Order: sequence, then C-alpha cells, then structure tokens
Amino acid sequence: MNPPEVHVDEAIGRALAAEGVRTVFGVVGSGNFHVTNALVAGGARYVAARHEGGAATMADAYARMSGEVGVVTVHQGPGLTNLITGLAEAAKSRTPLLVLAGEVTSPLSNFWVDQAALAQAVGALSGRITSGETAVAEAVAAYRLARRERRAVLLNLPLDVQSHQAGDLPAEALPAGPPEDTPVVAADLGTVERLAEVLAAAERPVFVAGRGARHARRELELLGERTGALLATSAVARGLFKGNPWDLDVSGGFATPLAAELIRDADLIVGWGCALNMWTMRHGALIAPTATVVQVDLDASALGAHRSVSFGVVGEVAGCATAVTELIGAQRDGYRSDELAARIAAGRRWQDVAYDDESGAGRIDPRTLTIRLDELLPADRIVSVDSGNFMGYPAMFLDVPDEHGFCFTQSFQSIGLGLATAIGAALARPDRLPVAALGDGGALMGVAELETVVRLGLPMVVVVYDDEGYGAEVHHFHGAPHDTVTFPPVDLAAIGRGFGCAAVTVTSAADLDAVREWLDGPRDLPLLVHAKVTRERGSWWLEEAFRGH
Ligand SMILES: Cc1ncc(C[n+]2csc(CCOP(=O)(O)OP(=O)(O)O)c2C)c(N)n1
Ligand SMILES: [Mg+2]
Repeated sequence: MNPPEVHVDEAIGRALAAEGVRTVFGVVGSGNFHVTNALVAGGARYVAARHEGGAATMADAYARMSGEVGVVTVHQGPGLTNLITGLAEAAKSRTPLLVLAGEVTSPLSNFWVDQAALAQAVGALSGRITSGETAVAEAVAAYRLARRERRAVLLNLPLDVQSHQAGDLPAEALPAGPPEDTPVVAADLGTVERLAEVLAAAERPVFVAGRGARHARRELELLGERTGALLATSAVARGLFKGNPWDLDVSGGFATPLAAELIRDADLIVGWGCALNMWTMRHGALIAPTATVVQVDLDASALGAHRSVSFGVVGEVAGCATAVTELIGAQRDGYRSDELAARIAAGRRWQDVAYDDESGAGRIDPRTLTIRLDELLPADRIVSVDSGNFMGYPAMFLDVPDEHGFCFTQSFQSIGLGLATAIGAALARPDRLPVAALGDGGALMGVAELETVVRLGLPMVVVVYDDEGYGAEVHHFHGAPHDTVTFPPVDLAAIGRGFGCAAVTVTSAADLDAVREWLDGPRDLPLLVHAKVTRERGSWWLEEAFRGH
C-alpha cells in the first residue's frame, strides 16, 4: 500500500515547526493558507497581522529580542509587495528572517510580479521550492541559511509545487552549503595583539558596542575593567552596559553632553560589532582628530566602511575581547578615576540635564512628558521607537533595563514601523511592559496593527507624540511653505478607543495621572496616550541627522 499523500505545503509547515519555529507572523491568503495551518499544527504560534508590512516588522523585532529566526508567511504578489519595507529593514539590520510567500509562475496571472527580484532589490536572499521531492529539504535549508548567515531570506512557494506530493528527502541531501553552525571566526592573532598593545598604551579608551556586541557584555566589561575604558553603545545596542558605573549610554546624536564630551576626548575608540556610522559618531564629530580608531567585526567588509579606521580586527566580539584581556597583563586606570566616576554618576542621564519646560497653551513639552512617563512606568519595560523628529525623546529619556529593553528598527529609516516593532518585541519578552513611542505620522501610517495589540491582549502603553504634522520636515525646511507636511487635528484617543484601547489625551503633566491609574491595574486593555506636544522648535539630534542628507 502506498503511504498517505502529504502535500508539499503541509509537509513544509510541519518540517519548519519541527526545526524550531515557535512563532510565525503573517497575513493569510489562499497561497499561504495550508503552509501556515501546518506550522500551527506542528506547534508554532500564529500571529495574524493586519498588514504584511506589520507582519514583517513584528517578525524582525521578535527575532532581535528573542534571538530566534523571525518567520513570516504571506500571500503571493500583493502580499509580498506589502511586506517589502519591513523586509528592507530586516535585511539592512542582518536580522535572521524567513519569509514564506506563495508564488504564481505565469506572468498572465493578476498576482504575478518578479518576487525573487523584489527581494533581491532590498538586500534579501531569494530561493524557491522546485519539486515535491526536494521541497521540504529546500525549506529547511532556507531556514538554516537565514539563521546561519543572519540574512533575510525569501522562500517562494509556487502554487503548483505546493500541491505536489511531498518527498522525504532530508535537508542534508541537498548540495552542501557552508557548515551549519556559525563558525566562531577566530580573530587574527596579529591584529588582536595590536589591539592589546594600543589598549595597554591608551590613556582615555572608550568602547562603543554595537549590534554585533549584544551578546558580549561580560567580556567587554572585563576588558574595560582591565584597561580603564569607558563604555558606550550605538542606539540599537542601547542598554547593554546598564548598571555599570562606567556606562555612558548611547554614543551619537542621542548622547548626553557629558557622554559626547568624554567620547570626543578619547585617545582610543574601539568599535565592537559597531559600524561607527554617521549616527553613532555624529558624522565623525565625536572622534578627536588624533584618536586611534579600531573596529572589531565578524564581517571584514564592515571594517572602515563608514569611516577610516587605524586598523580593523576580523573576529567575533566576545572571543576577541577575552583574547585581548588575556594579553594585557597589568590592570590600568585608563580613563577611569574617582572624579570621573562622580561626574558620570551625576550626568549620565538626560534627566540630569537642566531644561526650560516649554509646556503651555494646551501642549506638553515632550521632555516633560517623557521624563514623567519614565518615572511612572515600571523599570522592567521594553521600549520600541518609530522614526521622526520626536524619536529622541523616548530614545533618550526612557531608561531601559538592558539590551533586550530597547528595539530600534531604523536601519531603513522608515516611519510607520514603530507599533509593529512593539508587538514583535512584546511577544519576545512577555515578562516586560511593552512601550511603543510613535509620532502622529508614524502612528497613523501603522495604525492597523492597533487591532492586533488589542486582539492579542498585550498590556502595551502606546505613546503618540502628536504635533499634527511631519515635524521632521516642518523643522528641517524653515521658512518654506508647510502645507504639504501639516495636518488638521486628529482625535487619536478616540481612534484608540475605537480599536478597543483605553485612552487619554494629554495636554499637561497633570493628565498623566490617568497613566498611573491604568498601571494600577488590571491592564486588561492597552493604553493609548495621545500627547499633544509643543512644536515651536525641532529637536537638536534632528538638525545633526539632516546634515547627512
Ligand atoms: C515610509 C517613510 N515615508 C516618509 C518618510 C520621511 N519622513 C521622515 S520623518 C517624517 C515625519 C514623521 O512624522 P511623525 O511620525 O508625526 O513624527 P514627527 O517628525 O512629527 O515627530 C517623514 C514623513 C520616511 N522616513 N519614511
Ligand atoms: Mg508629527
């Protein structure tokens, strides 16, 4: 008797669940219906988004905060085109992401577009299942490729192949790719020794840790201790050194005046898994002309890509830091002194920087809003921030507990990803209070996912910094007509209630009592904080940022 027939779509879903997929995001149409159900039957949790762009970003944020591969399933054609912005963000961030998309192969179909070309155009890899016999092996291989290479991978699932009987070819039977486990790239001994030498000689070393160092806190802290280095991060690695007395928090546009001064005075800057790009280094303004700059990165092509470095080390950050620590014998004070410890303790946080509260006339100063929220919200939180003029306030004034407390999907600098980011982050860390910080423009662009927040019962605080416009453009183009970038008021609190959220409109600090009441419980509805913020001037980091355009 022949074995019962199992179709390819069913077999792929089950095989991927068996391979370790625990959560899958998507929008289901006919072309991904069976594969999605099979993932669920295999034990994965399916999270329905309301727009494929939301699904992609949820999966991206989930992957960043959980360490798993993000998985998305979409319908062919428009399902995939809707997802593309999120795919570009994930590809630029080297998020391991697998997109399963139905595919029509006849150009005469309404749904036809060149799906492989679309993915490749935004930096993702693209593959396809090719036969019943090989499909499961090809799907498992695509998943492993995403994980191993930290790449966004589109796997096209042609409809005709999906309905074939599945074979039982194991993934190992396919032509061999690179080895499965991420090889720990051993740093080249010569450059490691060179790094140990410059560190042993440095008087004011500063470490700037990026995305590639998020797993290496302990190793970098030990090396910092040995060499007297101060510790900072790029925005995406924010929180990594939280609690360390030598932590300067973020380097770059969001850096406090004290952090910027100390980084600018460094005689050695080591970027660990960090691009040292225009954001993190303020177009180089945070690097003294005489400073030695060293970059450590897994990827040789990242070295010196954004600015010239004195030399680079190709290697995995934790292993490299440990090797350097072992090479440096005696403990050095480096940058560290009692006097500096006291200055950092007194000036590390933006809250420590004096400002004139400009609240009034029915609008709250965004600094006052954010500082007050920081005081109110529990410390165990996970903060996600959209893009726009407002974005520095939550990124600078809301403390985060560690590197899993801040999710920043801004490698593509798209507005509108913030809410979906917060959903993915919340699902990765259900133990933390999720906070989404959005501008009114980004909030309205991504608003469909508010239904997802409510449906999933996420106890999320969604803060909208409402200046009734695209503040980034308003403040960038002084003196020009602003009709194209300003809008009439929108009752965002009413919109929130319409979706099923609790909501409050905030025009002064006193209105934030409603946040305290919500925090007291039961937190069974998400809370939308519609803050009408002052808008007389643009933010200081934005001026800096626009110098790069
Ligand atoms: C998808 C996308 N469209 C347009 C832009 C250009 N852009 C950058 S910031 C911004 C304004 C965002 O407005 P809002 O969310 O209200 O934040 P604000 O700047 O007002 O604080 C726009 C349109 C972009 N970055 N991404
Ligand atoms: Mg705005």
